[in-house]
Amino acid sequence: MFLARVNDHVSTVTLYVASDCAVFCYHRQPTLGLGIVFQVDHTKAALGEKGPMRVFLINPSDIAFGIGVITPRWLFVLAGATPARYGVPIIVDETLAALDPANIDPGDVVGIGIHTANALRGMEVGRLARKRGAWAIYGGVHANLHPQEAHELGCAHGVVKGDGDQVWKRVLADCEKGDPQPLYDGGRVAGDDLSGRRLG
Ligand code: B12
Repeated sequence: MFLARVNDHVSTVTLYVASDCAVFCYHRQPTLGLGIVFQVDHTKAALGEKGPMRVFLINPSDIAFGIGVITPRWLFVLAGATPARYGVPIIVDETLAALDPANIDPGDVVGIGIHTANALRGMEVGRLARKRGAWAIYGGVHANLHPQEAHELGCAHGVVKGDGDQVWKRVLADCEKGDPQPLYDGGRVAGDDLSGRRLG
């Protein structure tokens, strides 16, 4: 359950404190790269009230270390770019703990960020999400290099090329309508256009 939001409206860090010490650190400063998840409780009870749909943001990994070692920054950038009406996005860093697909419901959106080294697990995560009736959306450097691949492997409903910052809310709106596009071009977001806080 969402308990507190610490340090609201800041340019760099917003802390979300949820039940059982799940702590999400939303980082909006593109030049800094620390994402911290101390302990994760992804049970449905802990995930809190469901809005129109839940938004999952997943860093795929075949191996869970029990601690998030290099939690990538895109998770926090996209969490910050998720309109508030969809609730607090659920960040799953699989280097910390593997995804439990049972937490995903039909109509949820599952954003999967892949580089080449974790692309295979990323494809598996997309298949798991689709089996649960969720929308599987890919982004990240590997999806940027090979935007058709996740479609050809039957994993993606949509792929985002380029930066996710601004196009993400459109992707979510399309999923909500049940009509995600196969390919979105997020382009390159200029430094001046980066938002310092969560978009409404
Ligand atoms: C910083 C960095 C690191 C840091 C990461 C620190 C951290 N906590 O994040 C460190 C040094 C740890 C690192 C390690 C590695 N890195 Co590195 N890294 C980078 C670097 C320089 C920047 C990445 C970054 O943080 N960008 C800022 C974030 C906010 O932007 P982003 O990741 O591009 O995400 C945006 C979009 O891609 C998109 N997006 C991303 N994911 C998703 C998901 C969805 C659903 C959507 C819609 C959009 C979306 O939206 C985001 C916001 O606009 C890039 C090069 C570069 N300039 O991109 C290489 C780069 C990503 N790394 C690379 C590699 C190879 C590695 C390693 C595998 C190296 C190794 N041999 O161990 C490891 C992998 C670590 C791991 N387990 O993930 C390669 C990847 C190549 C490839 N084909 O996949 C890159 C591209 C460098 C290169 N040119 O070779 N890396």
